[in-house]
Formats: sequence, structure tokens, C-alpha cells
Amino acid sequence: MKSKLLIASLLVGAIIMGGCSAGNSESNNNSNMDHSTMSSMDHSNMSDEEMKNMEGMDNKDNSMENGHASHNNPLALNNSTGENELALPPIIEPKNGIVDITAQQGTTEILKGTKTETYGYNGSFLGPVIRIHKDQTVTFRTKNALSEPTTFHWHGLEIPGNGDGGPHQVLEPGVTEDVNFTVNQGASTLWFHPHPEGATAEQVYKGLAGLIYIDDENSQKINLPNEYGVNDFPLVFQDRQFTEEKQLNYQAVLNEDGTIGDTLLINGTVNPKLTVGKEKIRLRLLNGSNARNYTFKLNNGATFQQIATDGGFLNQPTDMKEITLTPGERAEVIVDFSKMDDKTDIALINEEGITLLPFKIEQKAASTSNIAQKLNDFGVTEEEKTLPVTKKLELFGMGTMVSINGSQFDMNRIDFTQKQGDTEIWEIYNKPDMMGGMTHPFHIHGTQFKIVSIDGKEPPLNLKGWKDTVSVEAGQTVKLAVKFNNKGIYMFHCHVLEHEENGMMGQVEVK
Ligand SMILES: [Cu+2]
Repeated sequence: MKSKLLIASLLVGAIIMGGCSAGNSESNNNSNMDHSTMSSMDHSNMSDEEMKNMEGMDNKDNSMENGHASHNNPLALNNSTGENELALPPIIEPKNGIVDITAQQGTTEILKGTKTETYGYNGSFLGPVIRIHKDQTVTFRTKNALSEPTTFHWHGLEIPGNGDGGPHQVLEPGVTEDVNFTVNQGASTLWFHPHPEGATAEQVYKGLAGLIYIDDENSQKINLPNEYGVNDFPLVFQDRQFTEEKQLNYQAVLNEDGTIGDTLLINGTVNPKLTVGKEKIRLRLLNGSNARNYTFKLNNGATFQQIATDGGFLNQPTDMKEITLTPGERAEVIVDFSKMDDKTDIALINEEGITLLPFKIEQKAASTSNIAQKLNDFGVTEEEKTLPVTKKLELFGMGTMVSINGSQFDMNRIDFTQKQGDTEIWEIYNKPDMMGGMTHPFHIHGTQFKIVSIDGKEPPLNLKGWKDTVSVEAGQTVKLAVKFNNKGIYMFHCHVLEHEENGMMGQVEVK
């Protein structure tokens, strides 16, 4: 048994440290390669169960077939014990048109009895929900109170390039900068996080992530659960690996193909549960993880309804048994708890059956109204279906060898230009490698696009909505209708943050 465990732990070590990545030299050069790195390398903090999971993976011999596909998720998550009620981020709205957002550092008691060093917006960990309205003119007053440079990127927001917060728009420590814009897109759940070159993944890992809700006339008029913290909840999913000292030491756990952890935090809460009434509950899901994919299901196999994609409502509620979100993607769903027995344990689980979020159903006064059946009028036009492909992107490689069209990111190189207001068809091809390849969540800044086709076929119903991040599996070709409503330089990249960091990113200049 002991030798089996040793083999398992070596295997875990090999996967975590090297994975399939071709080069680990960068992490080896890291100045943080100190004792704490070494101690995390022996994975003494992994439980026997986790090691057995790894053994199981190997025994099933899916290492070749799924080795790459499951590369994102080689380490199982721990089940949520449900001992902590889910934290809810505070909502902030513009005051006299201004929203103050400060990136800061501090300590947070994530694990009981221990203070973990963390980053946050307007607080020590994570960020608020910024609630804004279509047609509103807003100033985001951003301040960097960290001791290192950062940027403020608004993921999914259609904003002029100079306010987008890409790697060009660095704020040095102590600097405040105003970002002015008019909200010019429909109701949606967006998010914000840093995007400085070389430090995006680490800053997000330490806690820099917040949400943006956009409301519009339609969203306020149609019948959907919209009482924040009552029947409308944000769920920000992030997996972390705590060190023995219960710290978030990014450099110690860094994996060039995507840093993952065994501990799930939802809205920063470890072992969360959510108390709900016997009614229809709206959940706004964000995969805010550096690299882990999640397939969300209910443990009783019940159907739920998806009502929104990254950038807005679907045309109608769409019945789903499960939803997969890759990093950066969002979905809004309605779960009807009025039909569920409050005596049985209902929980949100993932593809491996791990309990992510147990629900506690309470008998309390609850709304019984039906939800709206017509939510939006999204559609891919005939013209968009027949437009020729004018931009081709080939995603390829692993680890530090990732590339787009054979190149790695260069801040001084513009890869594409596009005219403001023009719709172009972008074709994204994920070229497999000898090992198969891995899924890349492809994100474009400053726009909401339409998926025209996936491998030549119409996308499924639940992807017929505005998107800013699309999962592209190895071997897949995805066609997107892309239009920028503003001018400027925008990034496009893989949203596995380590891939982005390693150069799987390019720039489009909109003129
Ligand atoms: Cu990638």
C-alpha cells in the first residue's frame, strides 16, 4: 500500500509539475523556488483519497485518451461539507455617475482560524457586484493600492479600447485613473479582473475578481427572479490549492497548462451551502477559475433552465440537465425548488459527482409566479451565415509552447485590424497535437460575438446567445460573427490564464 501511495504521489507530482507541458524552465527559474515550493512539490498536503483518485485515473488507462482533455482537471475537488453559508458580494452602484474601485491587499479568514494573504477590490478578497444600467454614463474610478502594477479589465464590456484595461493600460502602485463610458449593451452578467502582462494569473489567483451586472428595460420588465440575495444569487467558482501554511502561494502550485487546486471557493466561501426558499431561484454562474472546467448538474438529475449566456438572455428558457463552463464563461440558470422535496439533500455537483454547493430548502413565503418565456430576440442573420471567413486563428500547443497562428503575444505587434461597426467572420481552429490537445476557452475583449457554427453545424440552443468566451475543443473549428462597436486595441486570448500568460494571445486594432 505504501509503495502504491508513493507511486501515486509521484504521478501526481509529475502531472502537477510537468503535466504535458513541454517546458517548465520558466517556473524553475522563478525566484520563489524556495523551501515552500519544495514542500508543496511532495504533495504531503494531499489526502489519501485524492491520491486514490489519481490512481484510479491511471488504472482506467484514460491517460492517453483523456490525458490531455482531462489535463485541465487532473486533481479532484473536495466535496463541500456545506458548513458555511455562501458569502454574497456587496452591490455597488454609481454615485453621481462614479463607481470607486480599489485594488488592494489584505488578509482574509477563508479557512477557519487562519489568516490568508489575499487581494481584493474594495476589500481584502474578491470584489463587489457593480450594478449599472443600459444607456447610463459611468465613470469607473480605478485605484491601484497594491504594491505592484495592475490593470482593470472589464470582461464582456463593450468599451473603447483605451478603457478596456488590457496589458497596455498599466496602473502603477498608488495611481488612480478614471474610465468613462456609456453602457451600450443589454442586460447581462459580466465580470472584471486584472490583465497586466506576466501577472494576470497570479493576481486573479490571489483574489482579484468581481462582477458587473447590467440591467436594461427588458430585464426589469420581464418576470424573472431578481431580488439579490433572495432569489437571485451570483456564484463565482474558483478552485485553489492552499499550502500547508494555508496560504495562496501561486508560484508554488503554478502549472504552465493551467493552475488548479483541490479546494473550491464559491464567492470566496470554502465548504459553502446556499439556503433557498421553495421557489424558482436564479443562479448566475461564473467560472472564475484560472484553468478548471466545470460541468454543473443537480444531484437528483433534475432539469433546470438556462436563461442567459455570457452577454445576455437566450431567446427563451432552455431546459438543461447539465452546463459546462470553461474559464471566463458565464451562464444564468433557473432552478425550481418549489418542486423539490425539502427532506432530501439537493446539491449542485460537477461531472465527477463532487458536491460543489449543497442547498438548504426552507419553507418560507415564496413567489410562485412563472418566469417569462420570451426573453430576447437574438439571432444569427442569413448574411452572417454566408459571410466569408476573413480572420483565421489556429490555436496550438501546450504549456509554455502555446501559440496563435504560430506566434506568441507581442505587445508591439498588431495581429489584425477590423473596422468599427463591421461584422467579420473569425474562424478559430484548435489544432490537435500528438497527444490530442486540450480545450482552449477563446475570449475576445470589447465585444459580444455570435457563434455561427461549431464544426460546420449550428450551435446548440444554449449557445444561441451573446458570447465573449467560447470553448474550443481539440480538433474543433468554431466560426464567430464578430463586431466591435468601439475603437481601440483589444486582446484576444485563451482564458486558461497560464496559457494567456505564456503568450496564447494576440491583438486586434479596431479603427
Ligand atoms: Cu488554452
